Amino acid sequence: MRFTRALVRPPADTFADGITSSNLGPPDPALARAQHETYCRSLERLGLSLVRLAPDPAFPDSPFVEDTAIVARGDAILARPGAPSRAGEVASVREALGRWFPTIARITAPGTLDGGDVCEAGAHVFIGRSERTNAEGAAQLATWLSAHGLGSTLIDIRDVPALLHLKTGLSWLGGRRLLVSEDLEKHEALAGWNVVRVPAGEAYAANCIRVNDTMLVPEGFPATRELLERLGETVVALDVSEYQKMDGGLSCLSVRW
Ligand code: CIR
Repeated sequence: MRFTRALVRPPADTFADGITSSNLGPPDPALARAQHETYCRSLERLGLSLVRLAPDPAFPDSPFVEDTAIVARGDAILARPGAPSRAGEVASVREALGRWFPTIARITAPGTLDGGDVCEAGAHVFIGRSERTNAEGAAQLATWLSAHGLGSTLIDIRDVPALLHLKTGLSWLGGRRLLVSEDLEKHEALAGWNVVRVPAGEAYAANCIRVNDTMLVPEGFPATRELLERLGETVVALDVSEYQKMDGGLSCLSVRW
């Protein structure tokens, strides 16, 4: 499917107050803004029109809009972020997406679900059971997906501390091909898929996104870039260093449809 739009939200001055476990030091707010703008321009260059939310200083993690909503088959469902400090991000996302998706659904309590745990791979969706996404949230999403003709598989990542979200270590490359970090390479849920492992030392690059005919990958991971190019992909690398410091990456910065 070809994307025509994406929802984005630039970082506010409070960005460094967000949740992180990375030990990479605080992000530079000006550089984070510049990297976000470059990310937005790249999406536009690939043919997407952007729906831009205003920066929200009350929610430092709000640039990671992917965690707040899932779009599939021309419909949308609001997530219910598992981190209490992020719950309030959803209201403004609902308002923005309502224009495009008037029948928007929502994950309800006691379910929690972060969009970062949802990896769409064509007609199949992998749902991560994580510290953010509980069994009830995952089950609600699976039901919604099924009503939209999409099958899903649950992958429990709670015993993989390196993965905040499923998509931290899993990206769809198109067709039956998945890019994975070492932690997921042998996972039984991925049997029958063409699993490509990110090169050693480049685990962060397992989070990348296909935008129409192009793979966006994080800058600074040359072996992954080379691997994808050898697989025939057109690759554009973007510097998201300030987002890596806050445990986020390329997929987290937009909701695409
Ligand atoms: C958080 O901990 O919620 C943010 N600092 C990072 C969220 C990254 N989102 C994602 O991987 N989908």
